[in-house]
Amino acid sequence: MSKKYYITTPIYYPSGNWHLGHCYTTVCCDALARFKRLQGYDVYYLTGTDEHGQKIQERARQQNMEPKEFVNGLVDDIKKLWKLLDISYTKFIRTTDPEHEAAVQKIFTKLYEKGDIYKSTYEGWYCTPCESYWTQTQLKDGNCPDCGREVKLTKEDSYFFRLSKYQDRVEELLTKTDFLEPKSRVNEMVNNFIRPGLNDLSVSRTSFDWGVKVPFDPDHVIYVWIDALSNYITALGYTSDNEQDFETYWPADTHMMAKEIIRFHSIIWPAILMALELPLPKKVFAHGWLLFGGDKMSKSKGNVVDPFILVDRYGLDAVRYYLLTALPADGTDGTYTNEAFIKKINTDLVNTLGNLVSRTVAMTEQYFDGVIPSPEIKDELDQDFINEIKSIRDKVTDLLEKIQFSKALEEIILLTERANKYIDQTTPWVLAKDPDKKSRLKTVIYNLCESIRTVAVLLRPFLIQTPNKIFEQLGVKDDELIAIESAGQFPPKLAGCKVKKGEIIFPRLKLEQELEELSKLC
Ligand code: ME8
Repeated sequence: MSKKYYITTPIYYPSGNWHLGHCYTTVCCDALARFKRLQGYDVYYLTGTDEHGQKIQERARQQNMEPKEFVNGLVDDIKKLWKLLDISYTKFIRTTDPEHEAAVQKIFTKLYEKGDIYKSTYEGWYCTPCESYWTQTQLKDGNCPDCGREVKLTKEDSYFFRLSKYQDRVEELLTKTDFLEPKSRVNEMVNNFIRPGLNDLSVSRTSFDWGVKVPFDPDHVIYVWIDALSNYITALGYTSDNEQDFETYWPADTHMMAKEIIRFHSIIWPAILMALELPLPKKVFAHGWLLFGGDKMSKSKGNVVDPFILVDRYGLDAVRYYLLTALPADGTDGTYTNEAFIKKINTDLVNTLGNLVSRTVAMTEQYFDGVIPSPEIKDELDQDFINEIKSIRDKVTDLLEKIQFSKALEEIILLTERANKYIDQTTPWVLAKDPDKKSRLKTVIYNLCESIRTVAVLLRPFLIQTPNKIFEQLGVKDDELIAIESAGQFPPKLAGCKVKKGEIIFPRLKLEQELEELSKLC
């Protein structure tokens, strides 16, 4: 049996247009899923949509549509987007899937029968967009502490989840284990939510009906977050006739999301699982926000950058590359601008990577009729370069294990910069003029080809088309030469491969012209 790896994105609200923020998490998870598959893991990658709730019901009404009809269109769009970005998910769950709805009802009933859900009355400050109740003290300047919007004093009958019962266990989970990362988020959760005391959570609503009904009290619909969080287990068949996937893949290895929903994933979700007596996920990893003009990119603020336009114009790998390097690894925010996007593509992919590949392939053609030579004599400079190529695989895999995409890609680009410098230092065109230097020239060209092969192998989890384009130009066909373990291993089989000049991997972008075009399109 191979080792398993279960990774999830949040399930997204289909309430407007999909934007680069959703792409960020989904592409990151995709890179991790691909990386784990390349390492031989049996990977289950889950994504999907969170389709119930008042907000979506209202949006649908505004458009004179039934909620299901409204969300269907948006689900089609997001699936197109994931296809365009080549997202390798195993399953796409919708909270309107009948299997999910049935499982959520069973979960709710189970918790009720156990006494962890009970009925009472709720009076508090209600935030409609967040579908959350707050106490007076939790409000920030009189508004919702999560989204900053207006709240209304509301009273209703409600079912409650005994969150308070799990306070100590949740605190221990957050403070004594590596459950929540980056670590900087732990204090925030503990100080803002746990230490002040966890209140029991209102988990049903009677004010709208677009949701999963409480099976034994159908005037109530189940709170959207109980419905949504459960997706991570219902997708695997939890409580269904076939729990095989659940047995195989649960607990999740990584739940990935942005910082605004950490509370739900690191406090409420573990408490629900504790109540269900199920194992807890191994990690909740929260990244920062992709900002646009200083604000979180968001559908409601209308400041979205259309990923369809970017992929159409610059290609799938340029957009994936940008996203995977867009946010710092410490969980803080990053800002998208069209200018930063174009510049990053030009600097890293065109000038550094693309240039290295075309120079090396051209020299191999010119000096060795396109056949990669076997290395012969080497000097100290060559040895230094060889050492760097050899050490990169461990650096990149280690960073990926720590979910540090931007740093992992930074290492890869550093190696390509280093290789370009190696060309300038060894001046192959000078070596080529002297027949006595032929032996050294072979070493130099071989090392360059190996550095490119290693880079292409390590790019496989991140980019889709580029590694193959590089393998093609290097004449690498053998599976052994593209395996992740082979990165930096200097396999003897690389000598003898016949390089072939192909089209430019990333064409240079003219900054001014692109900015003008994008301002018309976005
Ligand atoms: O919160 N920067 O759905 P949602 C980075 N349905 N990531 C961003 C982003 C940005 N500007 N904008 C969105 C929900 N995201 C719930 C989740 S899970 C059981 C239920 C990504 O559509 C990021 O992953 O508002 C964020 O956490 C998620 O989309 C929020 O998606």
